[in-house]
Amino acid sequence: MGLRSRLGRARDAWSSHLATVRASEVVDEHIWQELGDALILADVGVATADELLDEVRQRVGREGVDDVDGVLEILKSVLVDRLGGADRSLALGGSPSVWLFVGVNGVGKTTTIGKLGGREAAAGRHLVFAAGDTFRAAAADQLAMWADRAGAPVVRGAEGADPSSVIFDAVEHAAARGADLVLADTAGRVHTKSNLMDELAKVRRVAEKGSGTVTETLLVIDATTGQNGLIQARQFAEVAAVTGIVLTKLDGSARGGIVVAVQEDLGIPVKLVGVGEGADDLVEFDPVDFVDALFAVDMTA
Ligand SMILES: Nc1nc2c(ncn2[C@@H]2O[C@H](COP(=O)(O)OP(=O)(O)OP(=O)(O)O)[C@@H](O)[C@H]2O)c(=O)[nH]1
Ligand SMILES: [Mg+2]
Repeated sequence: MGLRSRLGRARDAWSSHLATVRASEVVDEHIWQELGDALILADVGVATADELLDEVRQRVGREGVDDVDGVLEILKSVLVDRLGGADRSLALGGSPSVWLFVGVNGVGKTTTIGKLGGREAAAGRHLVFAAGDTFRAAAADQLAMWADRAGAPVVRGAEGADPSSVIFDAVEHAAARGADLVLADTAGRVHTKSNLMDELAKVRRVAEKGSGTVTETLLVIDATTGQNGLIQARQFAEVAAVTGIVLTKLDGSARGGIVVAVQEDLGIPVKLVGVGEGADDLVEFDPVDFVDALFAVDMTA
């Protein structure tokens, strides 16, 4: 399943600019302006758009490229270089390993855990779900439904219980049964920064009190919230040792450039991409595939 057909409207915002660029016969100042506008409209962010274009212009000059297709090819390769090179694997190695999911509310943490749990269980992984979002009882019910589907146990606490105690119990439960992996949900309500820092530090400390090791802390970001979502995400990245980004809802009204913005801004690799609400709607992020999808001409918006 290619990313291209799953990207939703990720290309909308910039494809009309791209069409104007493609229709031009010469590489003139107007083309550079259109490309700059296109990147900004695609949610790449103003500073990053400028940087990208500077890099493209330099290469265009150096390589003596004088046609529009050549310029676009260079832009693609600059984007792939920027996005590429990161290790996107999800680390194991604890007994059990704990993958912690953090992020503001509504971004898709619980859904992502559900999808990933299904995938890991299908791959033969022995896992336990930890309902560390004790803020609402419904949150644990939602996770329990996904756990059920994956055929894996869920450890939950009473509403209002300390999230770290639930995650601790889940780690113990996993260790006692020889499970490899604990997928730990957390509440996404907005805290003050120092609250957030204390709570995430505690969750992590307690998760590692017994035999567990936190091998991934995945920050989930809703791609449709664009540059605003990025500001909130930055707070999490500042207080938690985030090892990867999950960018959700790329099937919706998100603009594709947000992927570039997130990775540039936070300096953390996008590891997974959510492209729908269903169990199969989670894909590994592949820079080449993604950039190809953004530039594809055969897909109408
Ligand atoms: N279209 C689309 N919807 C998604 C995706 N991921 C999650 N959602 C939906 O987004 C909504 C919120 O998802 P949750 O998983 O509950 O988000 P959360 O981060 O756990 O939210 P809180 O528990 O309130 O902090 C749900 O309706 C999901 O079905 C995605 O990749 N694409
Ligand atoms: Mg949730």
